[in-house]
Amino acid sequence: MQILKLDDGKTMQDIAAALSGPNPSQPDWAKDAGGPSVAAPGGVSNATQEFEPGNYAALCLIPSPDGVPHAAKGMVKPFTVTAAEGPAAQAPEPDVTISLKDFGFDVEGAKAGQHHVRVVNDCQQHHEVFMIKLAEGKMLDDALAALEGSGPPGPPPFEIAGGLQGIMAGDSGQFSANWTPGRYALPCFLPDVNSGAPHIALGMVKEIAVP
Ligand SMILES: [Cu+2]
Repeated sequence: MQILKLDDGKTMQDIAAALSGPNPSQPDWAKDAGGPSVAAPGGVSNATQEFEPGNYAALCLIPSPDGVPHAAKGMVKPFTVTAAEGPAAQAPEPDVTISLKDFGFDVEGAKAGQHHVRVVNDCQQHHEVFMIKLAEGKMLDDALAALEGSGPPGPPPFEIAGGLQGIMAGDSGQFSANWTPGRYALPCFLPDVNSGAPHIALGMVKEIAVP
């Protein structure tokens, strides 16, 4: 569930028009504003963020088996954020920090257990973090092949372990997750602002051990 914030003056109709059709593209007046990362079938995902008032849209960019992104099949929901009437709720105190880099990740404090994870983008362009736990005996390449749809049949070689959808440079957000010991991978699939290449192709993937 990628959330986009629309620039002032842009409407629900504008974003609906931009994202309809077989090849929807994200206009530059719709900025990455986070959202909970991918949820597995039957699973859940969460994010905690601060939003400014304005117009937003939530959409799913995962491709269907026919290659068409879910957003183009109607999985787009515009919504409006209005100013709070009282004090804003405090975010839970984070005990793990993931810093997004051009192009990589710094992870501090990851160990088994329940965590509030703060995700900080203090670099030059948008990034996401999508955490997966590699199945026993499986390698990063096995997981990436499965994500691309080119892996062998059978159960997926990973479990989804939380994350935060794309955020712009200078922004931050949080998610909570319950990790068990093992090997985890953190890829970013967002397109480079210059070349359009996915960040993972520019080296933005990290494997970590969670003790
Ligand atoms: Cu990135």
